[in-house]
Amino acid sequence: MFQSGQAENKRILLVNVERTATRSPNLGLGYLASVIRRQGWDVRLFDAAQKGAGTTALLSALREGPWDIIGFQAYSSGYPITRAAARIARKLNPDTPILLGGRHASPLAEEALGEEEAFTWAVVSEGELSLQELAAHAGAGSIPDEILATIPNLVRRTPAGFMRGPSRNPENLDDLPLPAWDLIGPEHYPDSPIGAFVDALPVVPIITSRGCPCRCGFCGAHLAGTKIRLRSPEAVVDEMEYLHKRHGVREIQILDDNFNWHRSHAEGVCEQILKRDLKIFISFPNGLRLDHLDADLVRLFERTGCRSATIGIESGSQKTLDRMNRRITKEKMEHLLREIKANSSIRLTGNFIIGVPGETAADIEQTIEYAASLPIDRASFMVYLPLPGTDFFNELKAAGKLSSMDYGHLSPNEGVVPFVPDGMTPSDIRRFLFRCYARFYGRPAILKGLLHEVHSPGQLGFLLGKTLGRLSGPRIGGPSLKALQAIERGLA
Ligand code: B12
Repeated sequence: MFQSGQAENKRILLVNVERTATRSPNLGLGYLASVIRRQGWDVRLFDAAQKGAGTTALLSALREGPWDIIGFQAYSSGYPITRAAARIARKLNPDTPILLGGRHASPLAEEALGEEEAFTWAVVSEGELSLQELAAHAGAGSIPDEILATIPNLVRRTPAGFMRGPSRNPENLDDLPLPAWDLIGPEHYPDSPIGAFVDALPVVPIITSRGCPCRCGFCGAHLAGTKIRLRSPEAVVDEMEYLHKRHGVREIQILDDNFNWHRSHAEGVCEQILKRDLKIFISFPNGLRLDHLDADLVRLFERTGCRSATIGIESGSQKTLDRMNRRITKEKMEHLLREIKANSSIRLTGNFIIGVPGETAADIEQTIEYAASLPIDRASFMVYLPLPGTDFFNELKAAGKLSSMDYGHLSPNEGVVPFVPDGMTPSDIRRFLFRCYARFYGRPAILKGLLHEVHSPGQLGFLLGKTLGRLSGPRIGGPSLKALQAIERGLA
């Protein structure tokens, strides 16, 4: 059914259409771009987080066909706008296979294919092997179902219902090419990296491992596999060195789901950086695992150029921690944090979640007081989001508590509380969130510490811009859902 172009000019358009308050290089699309380029394809990227990537740019990219494949990436929060963009893509490119991939498709591929005809196929988990195989078969007319059935992680419609290809992710991550940094380098993005504080700009994210063996109730990291696959420290630091030399990068944000689960991996990366005398900062805005951290490892991070680290603490209620399957006590966390603080000057940010299923007002009160009692310098409090694929989501769904779910609300920027525990209201949760911040930051020592982190007027400007950006949320850059819906109606 789907005709593709000639072998020498096969073309793919990769699209992320969701605007986020933080605008940072898109590693997922970067990896997919480099893998498919290796097959000789031309790649065009539209990432709504990039400078100038608005509605007009999206439309012109979609009109620049014929495309041999169009691939959409979506987080759950971006799923509604991605559907709208896919419908436009379908109208402008009636014969092109359109793929849905990314973190929303991983748990909900069949649901998406069932409700949105614009998507030809969906890809669950990681997409490199799927695209590699699709690229090898695209181009000679429609791909027969016997071939589609062999494509890793591909979900397709068949007369017998939805079928999935074999589950397979890249085993040896060093075999993957580096992400296409020419398409996703820092020069394409405004200065709006992940986390409130960075030590130096430009800053970019990298991933040194994939998968996570833990199964915290609120998190879907296990969807990338429960066995951690590691890149070699040499390959990781080769990438850092390349980014430093070629793109002038001065800080690297390591975004692994569980960077320090294997201590030898974390040590190996640091030792390589030290051995090469690479003058960069490293940071961990996605959170380190506290039960695998100690003063020695933190001191090594510090010697390697780490000035701050984020720790997943999550709650001050032991009941909630147990329900989340965190496998650690409050006392143990406090002890570890004190030991780290006493032995290093790394600034610590604690991540907390409130409004988790089963929580009462008393549990959230405990989180507020616990956060303020810990030796941490900053705290980030998030309202619990029922993310598809997580154990909590599955429990809530089975209990009939998520019947009218709008996936677009699964973002902190929407100002919506998508789930409230029994006995509470969205206003209660908002009030608690305000109190979390007021209690934590309303202390002179914490405020003084924050001021110390501002080294220059430039940094102050950056921080103010970032805060304003956060407050204005998804209104910066990128297409809007309303604009896309209006365009779709116009094309009808
Ligand atoms: C960086 C990051 C961000 C950045 C986004 C930068 C970007 N555009 O890439 C920012 C800070 C904006 C962000 C924000 C949020 N994030 Co975030 N984020 C991450 C993080 C830490 C790393 C992403 C990454 O680079 N991964 C590495 C790459 C290689 O993987 P990938 O992007 O998933 O891509 C692979 C596959 O998904 C697939 N794929 C992806 N796209 C496509 C497209 C096609 C066509 C195909 C075939 C395949 C495919 O193939 C890729 C290569 O293997 C992940 C956790 C993680 N380790 O992945 C969470 C994660 C993606 N975020 C998550 C969440 C929940 C959020 C927030 C809601 C957090 C919050 N509470 O504030 C917001 C939502 C966005 C918003 N509306 O503001 C969840 C998503 C769950 C879900 N169902 O949507 C994750 C998985 C964290 C978690 N463990 O739960 N995030």
